Amino acid sequence: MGFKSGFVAVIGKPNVGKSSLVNCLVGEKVSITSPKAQTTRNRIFGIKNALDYQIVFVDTPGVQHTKTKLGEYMSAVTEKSTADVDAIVIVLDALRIGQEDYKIIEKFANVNCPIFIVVNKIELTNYEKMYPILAKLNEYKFIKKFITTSAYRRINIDELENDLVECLPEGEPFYPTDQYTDKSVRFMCQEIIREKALLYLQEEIPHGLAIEIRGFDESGDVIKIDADIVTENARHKSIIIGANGAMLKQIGISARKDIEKLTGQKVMLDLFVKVKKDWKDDSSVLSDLGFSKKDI
Ligand SMILES: Nc1nc2c(ncn2[C@@H]2O[C@H](COP(=O)(O)OP(=O)(O)OP(=O)(O)O)[C@@H](O)[C@H]2O)c(=O)[nH]1
Ligand SMILES: [Mg+2]
Repeated sequence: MGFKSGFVAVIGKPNVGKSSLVNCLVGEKVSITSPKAQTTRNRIFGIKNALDYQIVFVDTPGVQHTKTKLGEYMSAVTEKSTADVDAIVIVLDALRIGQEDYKIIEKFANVNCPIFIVVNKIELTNYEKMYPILAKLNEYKFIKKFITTSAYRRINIDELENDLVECLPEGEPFYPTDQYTDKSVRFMCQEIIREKALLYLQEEIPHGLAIEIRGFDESGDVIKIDADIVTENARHKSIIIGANGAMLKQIGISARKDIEKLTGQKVMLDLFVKVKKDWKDDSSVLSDLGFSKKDI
């Protein structure tokens, strides 16, 4: 049999572990993850290359109902990501399966491609406890297969991959086979900085942040990066900077280390904090930050 290649969309509620699963399947850190909901904002391709197949996983923003323009952009990304794919994986969090998940699943009742339901974080519970819910899910006859996984413990990841390969058509790879994402190093740096902000800052603040790379100079031995942390208001700005700049420093050091790992080079990272009032509803700022509906 010839080479197989195709696209698999990974969708579901926020925080269920979509990006963690994509990273686990691809075997590289393609997409940032965090315990806070709405971490992923863009459509991100994670490319798994094997000798006889290439799977392009489409990581998506969690399905949500935020009423900002950024929220609309994210919903549009998720919506469009499921068109023209060879399979769809709907991810559920084993401990938090509910009405929202059923709604997402039911939207795909009449879709013309194989649909998989992945119950992730299974190591936090067990099959017996899950049985009543799994039995209920099993009533959806249009689902090709139910799989329980753990991205943390790598449970059933290879099995899931094998099932997905079955759904791919024969064809040439869509991307060079040494590439694991469609995103630029610049984009990945921006996301790494945001991941650290998500990690260190408390609840509401990270959702009001965006990162803008203002300078990216790779011409010397050291990569020089200037980036703005864009925030909604002055109160958040002072929290992000922290006492004597301690918070900003912590985010910066931690991001620099990961960027050095990513690029294999020394990095000089200068972070600034900028207030752009209500940026999440400002079309021109959103467009500068790469959240433009026409680009989806
Ligand atoms: N215990 C456990 N936690 C997991 C597992 N997979 C992911 N997580 C955690 O769940 C949280 C959310 O993971 P993400 O991969 O960011 O989830 P997501 O669905 O991409 O979230 P959004 O991008 O916000 O929609 C993170 O804290 C992960 O570390 C798992 O298998 N087991
Ligand atoms: Mg994500």
